[in-house]
Amino acid sequence: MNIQTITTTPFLDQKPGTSGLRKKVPTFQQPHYLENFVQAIFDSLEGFQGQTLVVGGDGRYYNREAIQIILKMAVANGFGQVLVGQGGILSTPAASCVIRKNHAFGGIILSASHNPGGPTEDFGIKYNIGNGGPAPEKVTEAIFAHSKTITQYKILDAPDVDLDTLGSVSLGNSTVTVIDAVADYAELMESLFDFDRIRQLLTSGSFRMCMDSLHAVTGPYAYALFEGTLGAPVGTVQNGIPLEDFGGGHPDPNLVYAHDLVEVLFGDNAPDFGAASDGDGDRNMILGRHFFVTPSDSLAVLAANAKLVPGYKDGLAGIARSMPTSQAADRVAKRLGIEAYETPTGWKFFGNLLDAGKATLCGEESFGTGSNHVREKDGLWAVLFWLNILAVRQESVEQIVTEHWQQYGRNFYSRHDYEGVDSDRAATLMKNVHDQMHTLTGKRFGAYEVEYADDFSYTDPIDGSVSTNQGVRIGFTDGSRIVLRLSGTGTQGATLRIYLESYEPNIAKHHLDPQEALADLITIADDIAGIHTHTGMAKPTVIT
Ligand code: VG1
Ligand code: CO
Repeated sequence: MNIQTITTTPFLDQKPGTSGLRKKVPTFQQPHYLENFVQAIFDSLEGFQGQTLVVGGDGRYYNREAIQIILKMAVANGFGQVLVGQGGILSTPAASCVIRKNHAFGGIILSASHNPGGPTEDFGIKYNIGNGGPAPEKVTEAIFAHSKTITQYKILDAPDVDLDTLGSVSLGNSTVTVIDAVADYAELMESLFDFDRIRQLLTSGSFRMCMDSLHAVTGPYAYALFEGTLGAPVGTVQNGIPLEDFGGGHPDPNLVYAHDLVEVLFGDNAPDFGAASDGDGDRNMILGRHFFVTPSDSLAVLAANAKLVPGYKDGLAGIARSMPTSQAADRVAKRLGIEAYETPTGWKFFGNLLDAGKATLCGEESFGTGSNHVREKDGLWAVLFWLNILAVRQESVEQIVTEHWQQYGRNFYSRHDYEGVDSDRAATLMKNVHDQMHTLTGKRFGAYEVEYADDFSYTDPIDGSVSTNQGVRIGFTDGSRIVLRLSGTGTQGATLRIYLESYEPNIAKHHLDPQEALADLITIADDIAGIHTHTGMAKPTVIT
């Protein structure tokens, strides 16, 4: 085996963010850049000699090249076997599923998720541990520390592996096995949902759905599941061929970037159900005919209806949501008599709760929902969950959600993103908010009185690890909230996120537009944070 030890010098910007290391493709293409980070991952791990590593990505530009490098480095570092998705493809939830099913030591997922792809766009890499979930902070911190002191990396000198042909080949002293990217995941989905009932719904002729994969990774999974196993008509899946640049689009399933689907679902003769997923398949957007389901409401509705779904019929252990996610799910937890957990942003914080059996469903306002079936959020899982509920209840999406509001009250919710803000200006804005934080309690803004203002800190109930500075929360006496934080996934400048939430028990007001219902809070957020002054922007880049 021809292992080369290459001398290198550190790059000082390899700090993993909310979900791995994300940079522009040309940054990753610099000599040694990717290699340094991969070696820093391996240097942070212990006991993987002879073990299995799972590798796959969302198919974006540079995916295949990166995989070849990772395969040769994994072998040179002593992994016994590497499982790689055919064509280098594995959606993030499928990678999680494959890691768990094969008792792998861990996995490397190549994705920048919903960020655009292409030669000058984004690329990303993250490490998942043996439970199938994103590495916890102590691991990502160790990776960053190693990346700052690295002096060499190991790589096998060997020809590239054929990623398109299924089966095992030898690489150095190890084996690389190209696996079907879809099969294990599809089997897991079939074990959770009532496929017979969903098939009846999709083939009844009276129900139409539209799934937009946005030319990203879920295409092959969606074809196999919806048009294959579940018998939906050909054409149900749109933009289902993964492209390296996602067709020039922005594979982010929200009302702005999934506009083609939105036009269909809000147009004449609209289908009954629409869904989209993101670059790496872990996000989802759910639409009914002329109706948008906010991700926070989606989590609450799934939780309230979980007993209708075979995989969850015995009930839920608990529900976890990220701090900025609306409190709608907490109301369901309360009624079910189960625990509600509030974690920092990022799926890695759900891992311990899921492993310990404390939470069954988890969700984030950023179009992420999932459960204990894997350790990542899972876009198609959420779509199937909705289809299962629709098949059982035989009501429309709109009916199901409005009935939910009638029972629980409505949590009006919106997130305002200011993208591409100068980093210094964004830091000044956050500092300014911090400086005022201690003076806000008791202050009145129109009808609203501040009950508390703090910077969210989380102590993991399982391992006691503490995560600080997770976003400023301003809570009002009526339960409304404003949350401010800076994104940890962007690759250019800073993205400021403002999360707004109010609670409305009055059914007569449930039909209001969220921007209207939240208008006062939007003004208060600007009063406190000086958003327009600091960013120099008159309005948000994206409203979800
Ligand atoms: C964003 C979302 C967060 C999500 C993360 C990764 O992070 O807000 O909820 O977990 O993306 O999702 P941030 O730090 O930019 O707010 V994905 O689908 O990009 O892996
Ligand atoms: Co994603």
